[in-house]
Amino acid sequence: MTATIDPTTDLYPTRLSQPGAVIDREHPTVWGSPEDGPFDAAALKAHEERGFTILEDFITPDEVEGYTAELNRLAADPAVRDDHRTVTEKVSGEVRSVFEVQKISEKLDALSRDPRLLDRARQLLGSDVYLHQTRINFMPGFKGTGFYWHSDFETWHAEDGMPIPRAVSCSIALTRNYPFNGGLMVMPGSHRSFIQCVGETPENNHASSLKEQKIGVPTEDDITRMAGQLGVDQFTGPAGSALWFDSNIMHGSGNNITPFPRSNIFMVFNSVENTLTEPYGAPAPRPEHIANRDFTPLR
Ligand code: 6CS
Ligand code: FE
Repeated sequence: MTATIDPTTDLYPTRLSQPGAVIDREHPTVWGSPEDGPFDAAALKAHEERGFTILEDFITPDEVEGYTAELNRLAADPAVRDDHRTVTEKVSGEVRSVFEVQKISEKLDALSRDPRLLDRARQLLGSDVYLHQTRINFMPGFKGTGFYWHSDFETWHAEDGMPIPRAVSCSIALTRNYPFNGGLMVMPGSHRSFIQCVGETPENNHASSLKEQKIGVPTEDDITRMAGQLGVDQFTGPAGSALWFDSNIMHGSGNNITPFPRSNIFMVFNSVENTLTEPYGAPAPRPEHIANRDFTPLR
């Protein structure tokens, strides 16, 4: 495996005009070794096979309280509500996500460099890493809406020009994830296949896709087949749990009609050997608060 990627070669074509195919992923999920960081050999093997890892007690209850206070402070700040990096719910108008939080909150900037995150991200990706995307997500009780099935890498490749799936996401739960309050569902092992999606990317797709993704989603046949072969798992657990998941895993979430809200901190690490180029399947790159182009390694 060479570290150099020729960005002119599109190894994962998508947003096609005609029905596509399933591409076997040729790139590894885990690029590092047990001696490179906190995950032991068994944990790395499981991550390579399933495409995700759940770590309970990733942060302490005191830290959960501190970050929750920070999220509430941000959500209540009129400047944040009006900020172009804030996405609101399509129907209720409530704050749904705030992007590029490391630039808005010193506390979250520090978290992105915390060895608990950084050492794991570097180990999984086998190199220095930088932040591709960060956000805090709020899913209110009763009215929270989910996301249809998708692979993040499909979007990051097509719309952001990420060459290969050498990125990993860390989602830290600040509330308990029950099986019934809109928690993330994943198909274990789905990260090994790249599902080509049909439909050209419209201009300014991100203006709507972050509320409801309609482009870059697999067909119902694809989902039926994958779910039949692989099954569906869910990220459940107490506040303070972390989910590490591969950029190409098939995932989605349902609406939250329970009274129990859900919020999390979401950080995407990309390898410095996989920096963004021109989009592979979109008319123009997305804004940098969604797809960061400052590739300075985190220290
Ligand atoms: O657009 C993004 O970067 C993320 N959001 C959505 C709705 N899909 C792809 C990815 O998870
Ligand atoms: Fe996603």
